Amino acid sequence: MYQPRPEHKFTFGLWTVGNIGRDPFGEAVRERLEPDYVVYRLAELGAYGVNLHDEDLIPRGTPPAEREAILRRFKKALQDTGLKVPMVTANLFSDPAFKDGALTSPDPWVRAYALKKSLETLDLGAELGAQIYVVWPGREGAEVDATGKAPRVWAWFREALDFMAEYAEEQGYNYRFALEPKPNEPRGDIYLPTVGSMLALIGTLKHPHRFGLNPEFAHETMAGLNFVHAVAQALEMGKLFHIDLNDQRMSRFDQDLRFGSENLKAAFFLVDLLEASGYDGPRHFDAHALRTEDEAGVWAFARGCMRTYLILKEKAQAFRADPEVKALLEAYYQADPEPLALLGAYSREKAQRLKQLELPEACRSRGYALEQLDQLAVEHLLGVRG
Ligand code: GCO
Ligand code: MN
Ligand code: MN
Repeated sequence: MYQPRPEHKFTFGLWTVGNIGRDPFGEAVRERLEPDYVVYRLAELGAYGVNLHDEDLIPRGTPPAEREAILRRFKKALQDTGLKVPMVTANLFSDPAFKDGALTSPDPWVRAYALKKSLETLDLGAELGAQIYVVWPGREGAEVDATGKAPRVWAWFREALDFMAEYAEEQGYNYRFALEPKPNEPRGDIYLPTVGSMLALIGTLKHPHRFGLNPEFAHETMAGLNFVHAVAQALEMGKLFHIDLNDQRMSRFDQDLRFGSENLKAAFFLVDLLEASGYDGPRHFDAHALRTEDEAGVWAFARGCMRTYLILKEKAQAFRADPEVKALLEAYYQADPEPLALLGAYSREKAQRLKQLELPEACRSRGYALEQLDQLAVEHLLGVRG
């Protein structure tokens, strides 16, 4: 029961299960895990794939011969296990050069270096079979607005994205670019803070069809926003290219908690939405084990993320199939043909008829039965129904 299998498309990053537990106040508490070792362990647990930053696999400054040896070992592990690398991304945040931004640094040397690093990561990903390229503008932000940088960064960021897309096209790579918003951390404020701001930016790119979103549960939650609504909007616009699942208490530092460990109800409605949507991309867990844990805790964390997802999937299916829920929803969505005939695309005739419309008094006194509906959801979650 609830055994993850590759067809569930669960993925983890090398940086997630490989997180060594460093925080701003304390040193590492766990040993670095070798990338090929992570592949074997994730495959045993039933994951579909492993994602990476360029530097998770090949640390900065690795000599070419060593680079080849790392790649050989990693590819062998992938081959032995059948694990995929669906997504890659460039680390544009660790290098001290990126302290005031990477693709939006005021220093054109730094911008050029960030772009070079991105192109090399596109090459690396193509070599590993990745088809999703994530851009997370973690350092593209500010603490100081006196620079007047805010209106300039859009053009720099847009040009860099256009450049990457055209490079990928020219190389014959088959990438979809997934942009990942976050409100803050590591910068005081990040320029592209929410799903809405990223969606708006995509419309201004040269090749918008190549770009979509990689929304993250914790990131919208940190901003006090509703993640389920954000994902629903991205889905409706055909822009959900990837998703970062984890958990987070609102108004706290970036916690990256095990999926479903805090906001169980939001996780439930997220799984309900994703599973009904036809989204067939990876379910990526961008989270890590608590700093209190040793390696056994890391694998317990990874198993827990997947297991909770599968349990919630079953609960969501039972909720949707519950006859009481179905009856409440049928009453909720009124299908009276008279007003429906007045809605939809504009026509002069409809406009004239709309002006004659008298709202039935029942629309003011009607109850929507949401208390009953929500209680049913809670009871399904608590395991006393279905
Ligand atoms: C964070 C981000 C990152 C990105 C990762 C991939 O809050 O640190 O979520 O984990 O997802 O860098 O781009
Ligand atoms: Mn995050
Ligand atoms: Mn993320």
